[in-house]
Amino acid sequence: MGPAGRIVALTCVLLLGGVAADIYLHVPRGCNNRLNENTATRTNANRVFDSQNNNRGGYNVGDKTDRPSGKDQEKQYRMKYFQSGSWKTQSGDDGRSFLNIEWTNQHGCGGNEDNNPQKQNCALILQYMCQDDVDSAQGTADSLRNGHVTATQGYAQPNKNNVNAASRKGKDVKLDRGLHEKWDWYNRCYLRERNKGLFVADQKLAETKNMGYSSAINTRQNPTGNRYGYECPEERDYFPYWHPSPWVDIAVLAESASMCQHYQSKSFNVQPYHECIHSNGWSRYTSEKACTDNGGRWVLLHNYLEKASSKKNKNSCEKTKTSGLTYKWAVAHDSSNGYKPECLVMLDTPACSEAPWSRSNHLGNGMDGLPLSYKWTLPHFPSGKEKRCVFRIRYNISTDDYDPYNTDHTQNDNFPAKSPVRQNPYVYVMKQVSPLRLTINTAQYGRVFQDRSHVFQLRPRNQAKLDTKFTIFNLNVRGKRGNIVQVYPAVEYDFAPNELRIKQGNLVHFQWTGSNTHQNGGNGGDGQAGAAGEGKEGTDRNNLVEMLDRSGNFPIPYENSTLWDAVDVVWIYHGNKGLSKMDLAINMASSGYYQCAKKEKCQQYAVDNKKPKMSNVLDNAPASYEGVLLRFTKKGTYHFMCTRNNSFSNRSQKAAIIVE
Ligand SMILES: *[C@@H]1O[C@H](CO)[C@@H](O)[C@H](O)[C@H]1NC(C)=O
Ligand SMILES: *[C@@H]1O[C@H](CO)[C@@H](O)[C@H](O)[C@H]1NC(C)=O
Ligand SMILES: *[C@@H]1O[C@H](CO)[C@@H](O)[C@H](O)[C@H]1NC(C)=O
Ligand SMILES: CC(=O)N[C@H]1CO[C@H](CO)[C@@H](O)[C@@H]1O
Repeated sequence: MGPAGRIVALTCVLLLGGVAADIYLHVPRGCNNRLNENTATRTNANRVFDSQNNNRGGYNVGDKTDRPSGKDQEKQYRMKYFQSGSWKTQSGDDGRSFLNIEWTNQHGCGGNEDNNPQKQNCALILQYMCQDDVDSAQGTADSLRNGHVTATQGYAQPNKNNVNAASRKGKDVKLDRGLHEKWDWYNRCYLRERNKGLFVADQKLAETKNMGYSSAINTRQNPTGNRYGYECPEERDYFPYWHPSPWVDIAVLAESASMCQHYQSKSFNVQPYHECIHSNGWSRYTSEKACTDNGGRWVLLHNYLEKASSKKNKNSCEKTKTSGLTYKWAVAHDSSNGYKPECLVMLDTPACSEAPWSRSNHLGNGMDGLPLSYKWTLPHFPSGKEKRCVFRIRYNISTDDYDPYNTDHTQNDNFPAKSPVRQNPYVYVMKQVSPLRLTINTAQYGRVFQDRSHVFQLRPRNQAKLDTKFTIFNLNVRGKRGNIVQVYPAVEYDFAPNELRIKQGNLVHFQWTGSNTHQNGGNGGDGQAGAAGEGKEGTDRNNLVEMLDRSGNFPIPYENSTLWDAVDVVWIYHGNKGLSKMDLAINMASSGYYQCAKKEKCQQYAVDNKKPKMSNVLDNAPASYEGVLLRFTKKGTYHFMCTRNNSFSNRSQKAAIIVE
């Protein structure tokens, strides 16, 4: 079919082209660039990354206590998941810590041509970035942080020779603002020439200010080079990226399984890429010849899990075999030793499979009414250090109107002779009669959406003296305060996962976080403002009490419980493992407001305490619960609910753990 004929045949599909196709992350809570604002819409879509999502999406950063964290980043709550043990040297699920990632994507994805044909091509890319944790929440210039104000980090444009980089960085980077990618990453992106081989349709990419050329901050989807935190637009829009990047690939959920070889072999996890390093950090050039002709060094840079800095030479580095990992003497992509080799713990090839099926124009569940999800085996860091991390998911949709992998710069402009698509074209269904206008934005034809978590922690098992063999499942709470139209496109409260199947002897880490500023106030943007709910305005609260069966709505009295007899406390946030069953029941029912039942056991006890009585809708209980790690020792099905937010008439917050 010629280009014109193809366009006519696809008219109906194309009319959907202008609709946003957002992605929202629910577990871990996606921020969608929100921080702690009490409004229904986010304050600043440019805060840390380019989501392309609706302003209403996202969850606030968690608060540790029953008060808003306000200007104190120490009072924000960062989810703390236990790292995997050295699972690569063990079999089956032994040693793994699982986090079930949940999201919704709007435009549909997955499915094969025969059974569930999809209306566009689509891939999901799951990644994370970690660094060693530091003592204070705000950290130093390069520390991952949420910040306590919603403003975007600063960036003063360099001159062509990148002079005074260090002093510009010192002035640009603020500790009270959120930061994911480092300043240096964006600065390199700003200075590097864009990839001129890319298909940009009829978009005119701007010349980058002060550079005299168009750099990697200008892309088809972002032709004017708007800045979002320190994210590099070219890296954001393309995957696998052909330059080093600070992200580690977890998994690609691809348009078809046949694409996996392409994604996996080109992933920066396993494929090092070159970069032009100049004495003043200036790296305009993207080919070896141009680089060395202009006084640069063409250096092969590697991604890594972490650095093994105790290994001081190639030999001692590469003979290390800890935890079944590979150690390599190589140059790190973010080298701080002048691009000399050092000892790096290498990464695995990312997982890859066909994307789970979901329906177009519907931010909902996937097959069988289950949430779209991916079971992530959390990394094991052999250093035993605590890590500070963020998670990122991108959702990439493209159409069959042009072959995404064989359309390049030679087809830019001049529709339809060269470019297969054009901005809002007029097409004829009958020759020269009444043209119809299609809604096509070539900047969004082939488009990437994104969501990211707030900062979280990956805590080493040795911190809690946990056996490296244990299999750990995370059980959290998703959702935010409000009814279904008020929270949309976020979701209402529920346990996540809300049916967890484990084996006898497995561990479950119960943990949740909430905000005290989810007022969801006006202006409502594209939806309704407000946050209907029990208890104090704007507050998220959760707890866990046992029930007989998920079809009921009353907890069972403690005397009738079976759950507490079926578990051992392996770890609890306040360190006192010598808890009775009743202590544990009180601890979880009060979201940690009471640590235990009686005075002898702990400082914050429930009976005869001087502490003010807990509000019966948990208003004075903490919004976040660091939790408890329980080993399930008996087979059975255990049902539980949250007393504040389960309501038969309009809301269900119940779950079950099935021990097989
Ligand atoms: C999105 O898909 C296009 C192909 O249509 C590809 O060129 C690009 O690299 C992909 N980007 C991401 C972030 O996956
Ligand atoms: C849910 O039900 C409760 C109890 O019937 C009621 O007070 C509340 O207004 C309802 N909330 C919403 C959002 O419908
Ligand atoms: C609790 O157990 C007692 C004694 O076995 C029984 O009579 C009662 O009905 C049970 N209550 C519930 C709510 O299951
Ligand atoms: C967010 C949410 O679901 N809040 C609900 C908590 O439960 C009450 C009913 O008991 C609802 O009214 C709230 O909307």
